[in-house]
Amino acid sequence: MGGADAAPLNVGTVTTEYIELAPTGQDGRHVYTCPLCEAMCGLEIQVADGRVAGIRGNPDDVWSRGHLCPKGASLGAIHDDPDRVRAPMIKVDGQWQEVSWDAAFRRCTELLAPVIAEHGISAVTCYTGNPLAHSFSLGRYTGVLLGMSGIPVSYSPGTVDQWPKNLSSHLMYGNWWGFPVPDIQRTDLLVVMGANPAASQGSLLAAPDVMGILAGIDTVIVIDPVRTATAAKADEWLPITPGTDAALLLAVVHTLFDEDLVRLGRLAGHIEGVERLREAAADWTAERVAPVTGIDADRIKHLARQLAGAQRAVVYGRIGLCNQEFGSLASWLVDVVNILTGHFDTEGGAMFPRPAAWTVTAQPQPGLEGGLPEFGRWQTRVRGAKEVLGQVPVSCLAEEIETPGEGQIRALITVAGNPVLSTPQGHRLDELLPGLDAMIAVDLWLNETTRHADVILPGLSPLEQPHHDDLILMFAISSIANYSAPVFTPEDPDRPEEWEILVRLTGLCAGMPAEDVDVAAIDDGFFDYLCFTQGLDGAEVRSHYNSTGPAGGPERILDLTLRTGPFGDRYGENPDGLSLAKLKEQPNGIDFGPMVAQVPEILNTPEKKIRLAPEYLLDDIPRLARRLEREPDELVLVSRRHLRSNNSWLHNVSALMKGRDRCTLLMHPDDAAGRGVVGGDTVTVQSSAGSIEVPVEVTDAIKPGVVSMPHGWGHGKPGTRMSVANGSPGVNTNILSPPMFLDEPSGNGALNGIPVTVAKIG
Ligand SMILES: Nc1nc2c(c(=O)[nH]1)N[C@H]1C(S)=C(S)[C@@H](COP(=O)(O)OP(=O)(O)OC[C@H]3O[C@@H](n4cnc5c(=O)[nH]c(N)nc54)[C@H](O)[C@@H]3O)O[C@H]1N2
Ligand SMILES: Nc1nc2c(c(=O)[nH]1)N[C@H]1C(S)=C(S)[C@@H](COP(=O)(O)OP(=O)(O)OC[C@H]3O[C@@H](n4cnc5c(=O)[nH]c(N)nc54)[C@H](O)[C@@H]3O)O[C@H]1N2
Ligand code: SF4
Ligand SMILES: [Mo]
Repeated sequence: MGGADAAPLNVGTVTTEYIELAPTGQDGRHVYTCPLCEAMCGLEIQVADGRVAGIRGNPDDVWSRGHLCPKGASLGAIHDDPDRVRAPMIKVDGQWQEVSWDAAFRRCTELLAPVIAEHGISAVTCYTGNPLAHSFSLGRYTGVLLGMSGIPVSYSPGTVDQWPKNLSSHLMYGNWWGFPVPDIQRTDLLVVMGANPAASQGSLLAAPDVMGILAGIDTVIVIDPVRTATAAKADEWLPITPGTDAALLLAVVHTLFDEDLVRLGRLAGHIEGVERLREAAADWTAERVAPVTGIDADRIKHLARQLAGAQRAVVYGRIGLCNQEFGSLASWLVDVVNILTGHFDTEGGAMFPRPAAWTVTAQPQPGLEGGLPEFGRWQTRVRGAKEVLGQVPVSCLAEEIETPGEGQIRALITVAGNPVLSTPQGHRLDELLPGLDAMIAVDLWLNETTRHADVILPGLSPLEQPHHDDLILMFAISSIANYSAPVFTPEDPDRPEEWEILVRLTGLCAGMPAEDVDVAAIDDGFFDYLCFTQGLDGAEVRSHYNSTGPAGGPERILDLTLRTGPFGDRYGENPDGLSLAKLKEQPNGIDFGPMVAQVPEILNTPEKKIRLAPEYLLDDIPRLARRLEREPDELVLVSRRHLRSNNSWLHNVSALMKGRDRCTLLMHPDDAAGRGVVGGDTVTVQSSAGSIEVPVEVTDAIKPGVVSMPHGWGHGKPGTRMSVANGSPGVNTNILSPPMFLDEPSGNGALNGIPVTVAKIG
């Protein structure tokens, strides 16, 4: 059988020592990969008397070698959380009732079928949230829901996250989920822009103990409006005006051309658009952008020279560069600078990872054949937002629910998402969700969003399900594979796993009663489609599992994606290769080594070249030029993360909530003094979208003119079951996020650089 591109086979590095592990559901030592963030730490979990007695980093894990953070250590508390929803619930006359699974699915049918019968499937939408990127079950089967339900428009936090990067990768490489990742374990100079791995532990950059790796790099420069914990440990902090990174990077590009520092190296024959780029950057001198960025012209030019002069160097940009007004330009230019300086697809530069298992997103999006990409194939009904890579801004959801007429949204399915807190206009959703005809939530907590549902269908606790990371392996600095068996067996052995819930909801949308859906038939159909994308005959591949199992579900897909992946056994063609069965024999994981050069094989542009200067992005440069002329704002707001939070949903773990209030506004002493504010004062923060009241933390670790807030707060709403979180609710910063403040090419929300005013209360 064929399969993915052949790469040199490698048995991988495995630990050979004897490990005594307890079987699922029994007391003793378990190993399990933490599903909470991209660091994918291997944990060692001691179970005694059927409960988690202790969690520490697993020193034998081939990837993380014992690293962990306080969140991973809290998985036992998450499992034991009395507030966690353990049985399906339906709302009857405003009161929640626990019911059987059959009754819950019947209720879904009762609610959703009439909406579809009367208004069609376009009256139904879904919002699929962040945890599914890590979930074995959800990640793969959200593809079923989105692809097979017939729901025409769906929403996700993708458009308040990495959509600009999806866009630049689509336009440059024809590979919308193929992100170049900084090879931090082999570089000498790292420039971090708009990321704070000390808190996030790495994003679109999966690395074990990322701060440990950074500590070993000769020179780290952090470009951020905030002197974050990452910046504090770096060699240099360059405070930048939010939203001006694209201007800075264009000036770096200008300098590289101007000073004849461009070195394409091995890639020269694989790149087109160099001259077009030179023209585009011609009038973007460092002197021109210095005033608006707040970084000296000499420093900008020196940065270009440092990058060009270093043997191994890389620029890394993340959410601060995406969730901003010029997210697409900034995301694109990060790659451009790496390419022009010869630090691309080479050790220590930006490289494409090589995941051991391919993902549902691995299929390229069509639409690069002609000159301009095919975006705007449809527009939203209310504001006329154009579709980009199949999505529209998540901030459109509220108006699509609110505005009557043909195509109005009347039913919502949320899967692992909390848009009431996480998205711009979330507080409008909070007001509008009760008016829906039907709302179904696949979630583990009764929180700010799910309290509005009619039915809650809970998944298993993380420790009750097997784990294999999904999307995250596509961002990993080494090709690792690991599979974790569940630590516990679910209390109710008949509980469906989340993938099965999603298959039933898919069937329901497609016209079948949820309770009667032939789960295996839909699962087989999806499996056959995945086989088809690899040029394989699904029925033939499926027959292979008849005797060996797994008979279906995510494990069968995982086996397929491992076996047809770069290290796979291709169903016997390569007998020494990888399969799920072999992976299960290695509970500490298998390491297939660091990233390798993959250009041009990895490119999917029609001409198999890197498009360095896509016209669609060049067309946005005049908007950036207008930004240079704009009057400076009095104050602008940016977002931040904290090591012990995870977006909105880990605030119910008391061990993670210890210490002082984290939901504060960071403000520079000069800005505070000018407003008569001192630390601890409560202030009103006002934007064009709304206002909030929040305590101030005065600190010189922020650029004057910038204030910073964390997101994911604003708990304490009636009808939620989040007893710990509700005790320290904080406020929802997304009340301040204007729904129309966007990165125009991608439609991604600009959650950073929001103009605000701050006034002391009283
Ligand atoms: N502990 C923890 N870990 C997490 C999460 C969490 O909530 N908590 N969330 C996870 C998720 S969903 C994601 S997407 C990742 C994100 O991971 P990161 O990208 O590392 O996110 P942040 O830690 O928010 O860091 C973003 C930085 O961008 C800066 N910034 C804001 N605006 C600008 C700008 O215009 N220019 C520049 N140069 N910088 C700017 C901010 O000041 C901030 O320091 O983290 C993931 N990991
Ligand atoms: N102002 C501002 N807003 C932001 C950001 C920012 O930087 N600034 N960052 C944005 C980013 S990058 C992201 S990714 C989004 C996150 O946006 P969301 O994905 O909407 O928010 P989360 O808080 O991650 O919500 C996760 C939900 O999943 C549930 N959950 C947890 N584990 C599981 C599970 O195993 N199964 C199921 N079914 N449910 C589970 C939780 O109870 C919660 O309801 O927030 C965005 N919002
Ligand atoms: S850094 Fe923390 S949250 Fe992230 S994978 Fe490791 S233990 Fe889990
Ligand atoms: Mo995210």
